[in-house]
Amino acid sequence: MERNVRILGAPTDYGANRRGVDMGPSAIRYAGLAEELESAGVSPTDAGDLAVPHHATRDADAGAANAKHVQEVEEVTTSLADAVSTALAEGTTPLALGGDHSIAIGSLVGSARDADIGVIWFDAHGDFNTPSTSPSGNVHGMPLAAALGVGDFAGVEWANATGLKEENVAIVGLRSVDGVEAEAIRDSDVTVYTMSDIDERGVTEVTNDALDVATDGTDGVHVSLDLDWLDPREAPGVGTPVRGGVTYREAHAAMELVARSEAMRSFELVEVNPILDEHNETATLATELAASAFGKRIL
Ligand code: NNH
Ligand code: MN
Ligand code: MN
Ligand code: MN
Repeated sequence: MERNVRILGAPTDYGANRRGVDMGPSAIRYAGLAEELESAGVSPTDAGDLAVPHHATRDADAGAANAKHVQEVEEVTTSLADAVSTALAEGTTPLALGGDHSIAIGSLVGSARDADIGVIWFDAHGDFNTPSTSPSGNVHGMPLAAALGVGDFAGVEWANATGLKEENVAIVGLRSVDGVEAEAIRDSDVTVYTMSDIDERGVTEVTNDALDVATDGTDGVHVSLDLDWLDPREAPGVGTPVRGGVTYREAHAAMELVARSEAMRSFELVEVNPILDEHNETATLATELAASAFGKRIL
């Protein structure tokens, strides 16, 4: 049966330091997302962009307890969660376009509302900070902790993904983590595959292991793809690039394994920043990786 994909734009940069990532959904669409998805044999429907609050001026420190703009993040992620769970209830696969990675709170809450899910978090970063551990106060460094109800996020209901357990979370490609964040990850039941693991064991074995973690006892997997997972030479248009990421081919290989598993329930592409990009190549790469994740074949 043909898979129907619902594209949900979440044009927000409230979770990040560098402006411009709110233009990610436009850049990804302009790069040809719909055509790429069609070439993968899925039917996309574009539901347009979610409303994001707009203020005439922006106070960099606005927000509570070292979580900048947390009210705006709550607003956007709450509507994304509803859109994601509605898409699933209507038999479509939600594909959220960021925006910064704070939107993942919405994707996770929505995807885990009526199901037990696993997550594969393809990212240079752990995104496991909380307001009290974050050195930046930027919520895009916190979504995984928020969705899991870790630390300061315990009892923060709008952010908690009910059907998600640490045991079913795999972070793949980690190479930049803050001090206390690292301790929190170690203390958790989340499984981490660093870039060194990929060096030693190869992306294929690591991704298959991550799929085992995320599918173990769950109804499906949310795939969260932060474009800074790739090496900045392949994906320059991101706000927090970190050297030593995966290559173009490794990224496709991982997405092809995701497709082969047939376990993907929901998907998101985040952190594409067109202002920092070169000729929209990071957005283009995002569309190609999406096609691989949905099963595009050569023959
Ligand atoms: N760890 C840093 C922070 O919490 C950077 C997070 N930036 C990301 N995460 N792009 O994926 O501020
Ligand atoms: Mn991230
Ligand atoms: Mn990142
Ligand atoms: Mn646990």
